[in-house]
Amino acid sequence: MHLKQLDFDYLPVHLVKGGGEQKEGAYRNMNPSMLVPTFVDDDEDIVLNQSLAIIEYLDDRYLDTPMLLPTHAADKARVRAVAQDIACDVQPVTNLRILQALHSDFAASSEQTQAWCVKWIELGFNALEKRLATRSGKYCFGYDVTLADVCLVPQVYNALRFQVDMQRYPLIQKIHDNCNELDAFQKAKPEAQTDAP
Ligand SMILES: N[C@@H](CCC(=O)N[C@@H](CS)C(=O)NCC(=O)O)C(=O)O
Repeated sequence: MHLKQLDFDYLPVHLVKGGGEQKEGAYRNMNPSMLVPTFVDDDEDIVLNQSLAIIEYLDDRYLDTPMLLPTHAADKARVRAVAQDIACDVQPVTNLRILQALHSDFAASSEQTQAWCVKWIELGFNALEKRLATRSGKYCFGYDVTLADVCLVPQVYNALRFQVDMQRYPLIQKIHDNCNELDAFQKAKPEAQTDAP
């Protein structure tokens, strides 16, 4: 939203307190998947889940704002592929509810769940580091921020949480650092949110 320079209201949903507000009545009615985010555009009477769908909607709807997907078909597909490498193949298996299920259903210890996260993040990052070698510049694709960068930054945040050795991924680390020089990424950091503990 910050990259798109759009005004918005942020309504926090606490993922842990009381078992997780995402699983409670009002939020759950709006998003039965019980995951954040949920995006509401009152002007268009639209309630959307899935980050990638939301971001593509913003690009399609607000054409006079900075675009996060290129227009050229091949470039657009390449950006989507990297975004999906992260958002479809890495983030879901390290999500909170997966870690909670490993613990509650399979008696995994916190060391085991951490090892699980490191395993899948490293598998994803090993491939991503190679992929980025061909077309990256300051950002994942050249010198414009794209949807790929928007996915990469929170995944690195998560990798650091689980103590992945980022020295193994110099390109990912460099792009992450370049993104974080931008005001929009600073404003989007978890610790910058109004409800950060
Ligand atoms: N594919 C969804 C994933 C959403 C998702 O996993 N959200 C996490 C936070 S990053 C969540 O709500 N976790 C709560 C839980 O696991 O209970 C998207 O891209 O929007």
